[in-house]
Amino acid sequence: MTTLSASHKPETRNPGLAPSRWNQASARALFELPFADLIFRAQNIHRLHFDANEVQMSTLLSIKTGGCPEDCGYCSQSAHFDTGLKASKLMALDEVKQAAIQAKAGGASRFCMGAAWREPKDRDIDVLCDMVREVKALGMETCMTLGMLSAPQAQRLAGAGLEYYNHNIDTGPDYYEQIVSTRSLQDRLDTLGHVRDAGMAVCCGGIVGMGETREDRIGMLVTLAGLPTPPESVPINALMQIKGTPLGESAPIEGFEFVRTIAAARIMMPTSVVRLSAGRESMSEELQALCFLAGANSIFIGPKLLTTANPAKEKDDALWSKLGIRPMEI
Ligand code: SAM
Ligand code: DTB
Ligand code: SF4
Repeated sequence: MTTLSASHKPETRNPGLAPSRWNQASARALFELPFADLIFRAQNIHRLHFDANEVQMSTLLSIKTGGCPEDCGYCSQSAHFDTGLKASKLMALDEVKQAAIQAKAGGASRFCMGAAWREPKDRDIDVLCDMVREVKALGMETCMTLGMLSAPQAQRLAGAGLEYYNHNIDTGPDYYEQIVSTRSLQDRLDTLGHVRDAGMAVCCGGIVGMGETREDRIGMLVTLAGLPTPPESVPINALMQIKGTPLGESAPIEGFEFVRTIAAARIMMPTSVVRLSAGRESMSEELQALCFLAGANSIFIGPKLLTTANPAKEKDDALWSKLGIRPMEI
């Protein structure tokens, strides 16, 4: 059984929630509802807590690409697999600032900086803090995803004003070891505890379409909803199949099952923002609309995720206009 460290103090941005009542059986019952009943429940809960036509929009930047020592079986950036990706060093501060200016002009309210590290080195933290300060000075929210963090590293980043930290559990506990061997689920939960203790908001979710069963998807959501404080932001990624990785030939997840996963996340974590994350590039407009109906209210915008493609601005803007979707203000 994986647990958060005893020192973990729930933080207050998603406060006052009773211990999760969700377990494998109660969450499975959601997945087994007739589709219309599931969506109706998700919509009702969504509208209690959010404006149903508002979507939070973030843009990603890979500030350090490739050459990662971890062996996450889905990832283009792992040094364990030959994916043809060119590795690069940590980006310079000004390059990051220019990318953030562009992201803001493109309509993003949050800028998420990702690094292909097992964990940052202590000597990198000062420049990472400078990046946070530069992006905040533009009036954007900041998010980073840098791998595992020690408690002092989390505190230094929070001290610079970092608002969100993304660190995913990726899949359910029973399937986890099929996907990653170089760090454990408990390692990830420890990092999430350090992020909370430092007062940052948690962005934590996972990936579907990695050959997992529905039970594994349920296990992932039960784990997320059962954290002492559920994540403020829950990214649900559809696997981007990367040639050269062990999961490069995985069959895509069936559309309705993806929508059911989003709806269950919405119902199980009612006050969290649920992000329709990787995978929009290959989804139809209608499938994306079903995801928004199921309670997704956050996305990545901009032509690129970290190393893979995301829909072009013109295509996205046309969809927002057809659906009457507005960006969520910060
Ligand atoms: N290295 C850091 C880490 O693993 O925490 C940060 C970057 S990592 C790329 C961020 C997250 O992106 C992963 O935890 C995973 O959930 C998601 N991700 C990575 N590759 C993906 C892929 N091919 N398809 C879908 N999601 C992916
Ligand atoms: C998350 O859950 N999804 C984003 C963000 N957090 C860092 C990353 C998606 C990466 C998709 C594959 C790629 O572009 O390399
Ligand atoms: Fe490294 Fe993160 Fe990719 Fe895993 S997901 S291989 S930790 S960059």
